[in-house]
Amino acid sequence: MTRQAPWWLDRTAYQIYPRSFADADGDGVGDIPGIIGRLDHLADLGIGLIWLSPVYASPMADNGYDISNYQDIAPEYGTLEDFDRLVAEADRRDIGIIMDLVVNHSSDQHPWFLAAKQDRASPYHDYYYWRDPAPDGGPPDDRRAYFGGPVWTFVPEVGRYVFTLFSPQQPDLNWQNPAVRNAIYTMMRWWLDRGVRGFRMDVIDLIGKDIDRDLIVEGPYLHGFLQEMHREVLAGRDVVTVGESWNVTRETALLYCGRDRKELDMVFQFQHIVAGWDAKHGKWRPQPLDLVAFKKVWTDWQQALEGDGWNSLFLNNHDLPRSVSRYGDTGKWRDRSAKALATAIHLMRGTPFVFQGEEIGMTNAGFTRITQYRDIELIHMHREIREQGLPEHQFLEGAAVTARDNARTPMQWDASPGAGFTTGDPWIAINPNNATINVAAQRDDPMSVLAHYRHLIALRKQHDVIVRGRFVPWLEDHPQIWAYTREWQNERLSVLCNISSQPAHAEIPAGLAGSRTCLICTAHPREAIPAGPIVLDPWEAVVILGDLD
Ligand code: TEU
Repeated sequence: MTRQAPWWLDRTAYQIYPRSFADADGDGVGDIPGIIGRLDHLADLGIGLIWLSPVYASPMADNGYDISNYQDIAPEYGTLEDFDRLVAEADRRDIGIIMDLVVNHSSDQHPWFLAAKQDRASPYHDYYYWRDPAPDGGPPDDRRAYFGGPVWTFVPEVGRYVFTLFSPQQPDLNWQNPAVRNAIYTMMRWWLDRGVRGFRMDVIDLIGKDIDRDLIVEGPYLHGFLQEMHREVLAGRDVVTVGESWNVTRETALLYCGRDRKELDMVFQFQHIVAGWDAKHGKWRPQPLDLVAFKKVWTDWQQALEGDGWNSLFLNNHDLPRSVSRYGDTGKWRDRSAKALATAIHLMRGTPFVFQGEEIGMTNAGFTRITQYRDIELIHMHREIREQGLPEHQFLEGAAVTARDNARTPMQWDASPGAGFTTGDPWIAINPNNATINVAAQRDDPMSVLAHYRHLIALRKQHDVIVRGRFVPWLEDHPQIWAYTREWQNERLSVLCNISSQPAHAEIPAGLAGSRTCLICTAHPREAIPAGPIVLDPWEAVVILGDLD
């Protein structure tokens, strides 16, 4: 059974983290006029879709993932008029904008919460999850929040505890209350009517929770709510939706994005990310890349969604360290490793998401002191380890590798002191390597990382095999080489990347070999990938389009 391909199927998406993208008014904080001024960069890259991280009114406890008015823009980012202009200007370049929908929780400054905490009898009280104190006056139970500390926050005005899964400034909305759901659906329609083309849904797997039974992730009401949202908001509109879920597995993925589920188009899953975490300490004790295990996660997802559903493809976002720093080589092979990683991800089946700065090979922040960080998660976790008397240096070493602020340093547009990001004092330090890593230096250089991303994005539009081809993994046990083919009609795309800083030897099986057109050769010219022995240079990527025999 085939359906007409959706408009977004062959597009590559780009995530903008507005605070760090472009500052037009010199206050050190990115803004919407800044984004408008840089849209040509995205058009030049070939981007067809923007995921805009939150620009709503917010006290910015979590940089906008704490919303105090869902139908207004944060003053430091601009106005609704600026937003409308952004949508129109993006549309003129055939770029659709998808909004970040953060509705698992609101800000504690949202009028709903301000009313809710004043009066138990207020209709807004039931917009959140409240429980009475335990007999000793303490919290109802000892569950912990994702950003550290108890999940329960005491609110003296009503003498009760409210459920806060992230930080105390982000109380969870009570999705059991139909008034909450209706208010959210109305708000979503309002944005769609304004011209946005879809939503990225923040921690969407948490909305169906049953807190008393401690069923939080992928809770019992999740899919009922997503289907209701689809009926009430999305049905009949030509939009694209991607749900963020740290807990979705290959077994549950199709419940969200299966063809006939009428829920979402895609999910962001994180199994390839957490594969590199420590079982006990999570991301704060990062593990070296185990390529065989890493490739397997990707292969499993490609195969799980082969006949139904659709993958999102990403190594970076605003919560993750920079991929060149995490998986690549930030020394001698920086550019080539950035290209190899991008090649391996972009030529799989699904929608690639490029995070701002990834397209020029931006690296981790290089912070060594706690005062350099801005992120609420990190600051809370730091407080927690100090309270527990754990070694701070170890925490900071882990943070340097995986903290979220690594992704949040300002976009490096040029080599000037403000990196072309701001003329003022940036809200978070600019990575001094903007002197060498920046858009201006790469724009006209055909060998740059930027040119490579432009090329990958163009290839997806030119070759159906990249959009539609069957994914076949090769050399699965090879500890250095990432290899796969894509097969569609009479074509075979052969992808071979050395994910290491050493030469890699392999025996190419006939099914992986390819000849006819070389699409990508990052180390030296190659005409083909012949069957038999091969040696790849460090971080070399080779992509050949050939005939399927
Ligand atoms: O992130 C979801 C989430 O679970 C993250 O907090 C994740 O666990 C963490 O980043 C891993 O280090 C989303 C947003 O993307 C994030 O920016 C928000 O802080 C969070 O939700 C709360 O809205």
